[in-house]
Amino acid sequence: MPVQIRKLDSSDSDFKSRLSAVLAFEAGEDAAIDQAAAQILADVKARGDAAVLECTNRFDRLDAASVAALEISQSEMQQALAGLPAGRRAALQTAADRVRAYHERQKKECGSDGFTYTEADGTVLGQKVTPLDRVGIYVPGGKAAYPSSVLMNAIPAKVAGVQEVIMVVPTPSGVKNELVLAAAAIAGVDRVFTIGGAQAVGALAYGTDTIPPVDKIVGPGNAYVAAAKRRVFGIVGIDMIAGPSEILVICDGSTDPDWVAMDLFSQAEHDELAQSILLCPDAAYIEKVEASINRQLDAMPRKDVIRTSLTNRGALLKVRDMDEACEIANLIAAEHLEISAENPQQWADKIRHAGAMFLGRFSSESLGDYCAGPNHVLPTSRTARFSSPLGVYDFQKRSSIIQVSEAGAQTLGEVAAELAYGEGLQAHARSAEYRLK
Ligand code: HSO
Ligand code: ZN
Repeated sequence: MPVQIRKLDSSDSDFKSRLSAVLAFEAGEDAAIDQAAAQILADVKARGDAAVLECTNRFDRLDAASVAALEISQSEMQQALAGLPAGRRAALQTAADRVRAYHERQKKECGSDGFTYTEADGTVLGQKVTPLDRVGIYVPGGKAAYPSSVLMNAIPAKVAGVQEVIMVVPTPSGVKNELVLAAAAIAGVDRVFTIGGAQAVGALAYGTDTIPPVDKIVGPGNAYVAAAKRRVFGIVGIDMIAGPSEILVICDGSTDPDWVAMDLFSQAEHDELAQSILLCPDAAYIEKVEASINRQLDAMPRKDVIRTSLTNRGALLKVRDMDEACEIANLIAAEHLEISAENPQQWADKIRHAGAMFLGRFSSESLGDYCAGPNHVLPTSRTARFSSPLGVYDFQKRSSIIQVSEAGAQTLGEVAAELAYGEGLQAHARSAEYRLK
C-alpha cells in the first residue's frame, strides 16, 4: 500500500490551516507519570542509596547488592572499546575526534576566556567564565540508546573543562550496551552507573552516599526522566526537554529524488512521532520523491516506524518558489534543515530559525548525526526560534567582575545613593555614601 503522506500546496486557500495541522504537536505532560516521578524523587531524596537500589532492582529486574555494585569500572569501559570490531572502533574514534575538534573551535570562538576592561577612572569591569564542576549525562537504555549521543553530550562538557562527568544508563535485565560503554570511554566519561529512570535523575540531583550530586543533568530520556528533570530543575541545571526529532528539506529539484526520500526516512525511522517535511517549488519533482518513497520503503528494516511517522506527521509541500520555501522554513523553525540546492548559500542567508542547517546536496543530516562535528542535540518543536544546539557554552557559566577604583566610588556612589533613596533602601544608600570622600 502506498504511503499516505500529506501533500500541501501553498497556493491552496486552506494552506495555512493545513500547515498548522501538520505542525501541531501536543507535548502532553501526563499527570500520572509526573506523580510517579515525584514520588521516586522524594524517596531518593529521603533515603538515598537504599531508594536508588530498590527502584533499580525492581524496575530493571536486577538483584544488585548495593549502588556501588552498579558502577562500571574504567577498565570495563576500556574493555568494551577494545572488544569492538576494528571498523566500528575506528569510526567511533573518528567521530569523537571530529566532534572534539569542532567543540574546541567553538570554545575558542564563543568567548570562553571572558573579558575585562578598564574605565578612565581605573574601575575594572568584566566577566569570568568557569566550567561547571560536575555534570550528569543521562543515556536511555534499550532501543533509544545512541552511542553517538554519548559523544555529543560528554565531549562538549569535557572540552568546556568539566572536572567530573558522570553517566547514568539503565541496563534492564542486566543487558549492557557495549557500544555505549565504548563511546563513554572515548569521550572521557569519568564514572558510569547502570541506573536509570527518575531514580537516576534524583540520585544525580540530590546525591547519595555513593553517587555525588551534579550541577547539571543533560541527555534525553523517557517520559519519567523528562518529568523528573523538570522537577529537579532549579536544584540543578538541565538541558532542554527534547521533543520528537524533525527534518525539513528544502529542495530546488536538482537533487536525486532517492537521496531526498532517504533523508526523509532517516528522521522518520527514529520514532513514530518524528517529523519529515519536504518543501519544493517543482510539482513534478515532488511526484518523483513520492514515487521514490514508495519504491524504497519496503527494503527498510524499520519500515513500519517510517510509514507511521510519514503518514501521521510527514508532508510534501509545493511552494511558489525558493524564497517562499525559506519563509515557511523560518515559520517551522525545524531541528534539522537541509537546503538541497545549487548555490545553497543564497537561501541559507534567508534562514533565521533552524537548529542545524545542512547546505548543499552532499550534506545529509545523517553525517551531522554522527560525525561531521557539530552537535546533534538540537532544539526541537520550533524552539530553534529561541534556543541553540547543545554546546560548550552549556557547560560553562559566567560571573560578573566589578572592581571599583577609589575615584570610581565617588561618581558611582552618588548615582547609587540617589537611586537607593528613591527605592527607600537606606542601608544601600549609606553603604555607597561611606565610600564618598
Ligand atoms: N537525529 C537524532 C540524532 C541521532 N541520529 C542519533 C542517529 N543517532 C537527533 O538529532
Ligand atoms: Zn538521527
